[in-house]
Amino acid sequence: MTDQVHSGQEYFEHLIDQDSRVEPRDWMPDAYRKTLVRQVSQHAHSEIIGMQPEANWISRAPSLKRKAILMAKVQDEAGHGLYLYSAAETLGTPRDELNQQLLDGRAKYSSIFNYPARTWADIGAIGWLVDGAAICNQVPLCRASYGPYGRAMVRICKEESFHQRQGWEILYELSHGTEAQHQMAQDAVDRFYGPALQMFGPPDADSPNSQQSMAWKIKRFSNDDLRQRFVDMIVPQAEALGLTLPDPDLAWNEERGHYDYGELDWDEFFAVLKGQGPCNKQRMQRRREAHREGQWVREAAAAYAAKTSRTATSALIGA
Ligand code: BYC
Repeated sequence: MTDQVHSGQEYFEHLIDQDSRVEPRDWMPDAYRKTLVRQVSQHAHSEIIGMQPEANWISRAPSLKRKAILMAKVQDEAGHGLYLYSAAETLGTPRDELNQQLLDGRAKYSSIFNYPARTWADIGAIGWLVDGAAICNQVPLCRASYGPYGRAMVRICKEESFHQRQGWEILYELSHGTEAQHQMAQDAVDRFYGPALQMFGPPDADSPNSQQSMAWKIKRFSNDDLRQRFVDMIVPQAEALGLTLPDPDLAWNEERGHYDYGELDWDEFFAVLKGQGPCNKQRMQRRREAHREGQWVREAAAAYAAKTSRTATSALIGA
């Protein structure tokens, strides 16, 4: 920092210009804080709600090994939620408040989790496509200008790449299994392809937050740029899987050096955001039930913490 940097505002701008990190103690514009709380907490909610479609298959996984792997994955999602709530809390909004926003329906979570996981192959498609999209979107977030968010993303991305590989492996085995298994894998990919591409958010022209978030280096790429990167990544992967992506307009464009792809169903996307997806009601109902059922655990943990802190204080003062 130079002598010319006088105010919090200037220091903040200096950090952003230098591609440095903004930390919780630093001054930041209210709008920067607000957009981070919004994005980080919605990301946390997505991880927590995202446990539901996968947990649906734990008791029906086809082998003990698959069950153990799926349980570990669902546990990872809970962990991701916790790191992200902790990162959001450093911005000054307590986790209880963030959680209440979700329970009241005031906060969004990723559209993708409002689709059902109907078959075992859906667990493969979620791993390959949904976690694949998550990685594409989240690797640049490791460089987000807000320190606690970027650092949380590093660990999350490492775990997501394991998740994507387990999804790939499920689909690969099914795709190279019996005709019925191959069909089940294809059907899962047919249903998850469009919603996975929508995870990147609305087209750039309809994305009110992108420009400012990119100027603040929270987001490093636009929604459409990341979506394109994802399409380019999965086309050869689908070929290797022996599965087809359900888009007749998908074609290599020599001039652009990218795959062209067809228009996505944005009416469906916005309807899902308004609560009209196939599973919105079920997901929120289950989350509220789980919150109610967990009340005694939170009370017990708080009572235990109070007791241990009393014991520690007594030991300190020799009482
Ligand atoms: N679903 O201006 P835009 C996971 C909202 S977890 C729902 O482009 P922004 C996983 C957006 O919030 C995956 N809402 O916004 C977990 C905004 O509404 P508000 C979650 C969406 O923030 C478990 C409005 O639309 N990943 O992978 O610049 C198991 C306008 O959008 C969606 C993250 O959260 C959507 N798809 O960009 C397995 C990543 N898209 O808030 C896997 C972090 C947009 O103004 N988040 N909206 O009312 C981001 O990168 C960005 O927030 C987004 C949206 C790209 C998602």
